[in-house]
Amino acid sequence: MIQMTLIQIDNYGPWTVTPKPRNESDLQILQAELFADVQRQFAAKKGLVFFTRFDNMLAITNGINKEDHFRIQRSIRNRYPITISMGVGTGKTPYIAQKLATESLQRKGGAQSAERKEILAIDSLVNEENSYVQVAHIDINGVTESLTDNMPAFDTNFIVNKAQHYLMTKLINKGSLLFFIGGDNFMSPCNGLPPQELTNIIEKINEEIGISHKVGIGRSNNAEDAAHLADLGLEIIRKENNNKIVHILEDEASKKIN
Ligand SMILES: Nc1nc2c(ncn2[C@@H]2O[C@H](COP(=O)(O)OP(=O)(O)OP(=O)(O)O)[C@@H](O)[C@H]2O)c(=O)[nH]1
Ligand SMILES: [Mg+2]
Repeated sequence: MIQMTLIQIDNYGPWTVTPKPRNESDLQILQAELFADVQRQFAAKKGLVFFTRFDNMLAITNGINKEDHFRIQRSIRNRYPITISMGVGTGKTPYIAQKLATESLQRKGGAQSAERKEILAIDSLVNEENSYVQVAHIDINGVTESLTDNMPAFDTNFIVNKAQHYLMTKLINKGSLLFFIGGDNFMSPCNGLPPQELTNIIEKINEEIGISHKVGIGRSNNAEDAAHLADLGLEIIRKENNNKIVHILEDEASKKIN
């Protein structure tokens, strides 16, 4: 089971225009700093946050309990002009986990409700015995040579975005999520997705839009270790240099669960 947390800024829409629209650059700074801040706090407990829409972030939070979530909310309230609410859910797939997390928070009020403030809505938490995280680190082949060093920056960005859209479209059907994490990199929480199916998706995208990827898959009982193993998997593919699409690495903790 994977555990996911939705982190949502309370009443952010109205706040951004009260008493009059705030400087966009200031909002960008607030969002970037909040992401870094929340990431640092979840990472201290081996969680991993994806910036998603910045006002709504999604995190893998296996092993992070109610009190841990409360402490993060409190720390943000003490230091920022805004507060954050959170919803927590679990599932056999990340799609289900984030859906339950979202619904749990939605039941406590809307994102633009002035009454809803610093809610922690927990649908469920994973326990130690069934905590399992599978993530895929997906990387575009040869971005530097073919795009970064040859094309205008915006065109490269557009192609990376297109790859993201194709990946998301195919992965969501399998209950897997996909987040852009910078450069030519995507990370997919993908519990319940057999590696062969991911290989098929990567091959299909190459046929459809001519973009090829390589994928490291990591499995552990927490996000940090799973993501680290996924990174190492990618490095192995690079070293072997044999056009392999997927390399899987798992630790002892994950083997006990599956
Ligand atoms: N977030 C994140 N960004 C990375 C990571 N590795 C590389 N990047 C970024 O992605 C860019 C492209 O790097 P690579 O994917 O290594 O380069 P490439 O030209 O695509 O070469 P190959 O992937 O080896 O085919 C880098 O310049 C970095 O900006 C990573 O592990 N995480
Ligand atoms: Mg690459």
